[in-house]
Amino acid sequence: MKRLIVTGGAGFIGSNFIRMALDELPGWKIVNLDALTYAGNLENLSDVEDRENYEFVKADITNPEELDRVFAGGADGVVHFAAESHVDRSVLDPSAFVRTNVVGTQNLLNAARKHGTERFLHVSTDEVYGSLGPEGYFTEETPLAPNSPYSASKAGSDLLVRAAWHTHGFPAVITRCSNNYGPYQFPEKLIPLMITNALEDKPLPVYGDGANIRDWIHVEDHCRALLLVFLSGEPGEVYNIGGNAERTNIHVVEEILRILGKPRDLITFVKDRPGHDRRYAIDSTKIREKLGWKPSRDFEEGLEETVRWYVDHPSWWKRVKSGEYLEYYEKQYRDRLGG
Ligand code: NAD
Ligand code: TDX
Repeated sequence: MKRLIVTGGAGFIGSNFIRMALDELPGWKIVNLDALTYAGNLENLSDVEDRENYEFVKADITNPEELDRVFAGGADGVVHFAAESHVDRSVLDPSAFVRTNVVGTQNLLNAARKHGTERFLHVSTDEVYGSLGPEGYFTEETPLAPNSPYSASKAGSDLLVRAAWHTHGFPAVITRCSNNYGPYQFPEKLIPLMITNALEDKPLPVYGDGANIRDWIHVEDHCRALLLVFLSGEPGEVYNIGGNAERTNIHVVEEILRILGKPRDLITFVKDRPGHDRRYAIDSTKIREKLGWKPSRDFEEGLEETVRWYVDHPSWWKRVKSGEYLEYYEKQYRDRLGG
């Protein structure tokens, strides 16, 4: 069996990707390499953790020795999600973002090259392109102009992966995706924060005038695109992935309140995020034409389904919000070791 190392597999997109890959990649063993930071939650994978083709390894990409140990067991493929991912946290503590996103990615490239990885997919973001005015779209040729410490550190990692291809012919591909939503998203991000606050009748903090625009994609559409790029993408190429669903933040928040039947006066306009990017919009013509991918979810339907998921899984998000989820790993592994 080939080994696929998925970094950051205990996070939001990584866990959705692993659930899909366990079914869609026969012949591959999926190794979830994750440091379990605050954003890593093994409960996201509790339904598949006993599958024979799945293994979890606690390791930190900022630690080259830990990576060497995991890669020595075999690393035919790598899909790299592990990152500090929240823009507001990067405003408060940029250094953690440089350590994981920049240094950690280089450590991973070193380990993958040393151990003969044949396929490396780097999961980047549309935020590396910066911010758009009312017109235009990001294409793969748009110059990188990141504005936050988060996006600057993601641009750094994205360019290091590009350099590994150009310098060493290392078989890497890069994807740059727009804003994801769906099940298991950490409730610090807009959609799950607003859903769970509304369910608790707490205020919904909308930054600035609420007119910033994001291009939303359902996480399963993103993961399907990643599987396709992993299997069929051209080494050295970049593929934009977008949901073709530009919405203002205030529209998204009002939709959530409508679906939940909650009052509009829960909305509270708060001080804007420093350096807040105004608009993102992805042109995904390349992946559509070259690899035959397109998103399958309509945003309003996907949002309604996602709201229902949070309504139906209160113990998941209540344990995240209370911090209880942090005990899951220790308990599971203590139980497995028999005491
Ligand atoms: P997340 O914050 O939910 O998950 C990140 C995961 O990485 C967590 O499980 C965490 O424990 C792990 N991790 C963090 N630091 C680590 C380290 N040093 N070593 C090992 N593991 C570590 O993030 P997400 O929203 O699932 O995003 C995953 C990836 O996709 C990120 O690279 C992000 O930049 C990118 N991305 C996200 C979006 C989005 O809308 N969420 C859009 C485009 C791209
Ligand atoms: O409380 C809030 N109020 C609010 O108005 C939060 C958390 C966010 N917002 C706004 C800021 C953004 O305009 O909502 C929009 C979305 O915010 P986030 O969910 O924090 O996402 P964003 O900053 O757009 O970045 C996300 O998309 C690209 C992910 O977090 C990144 O990891 C990804 O690369």
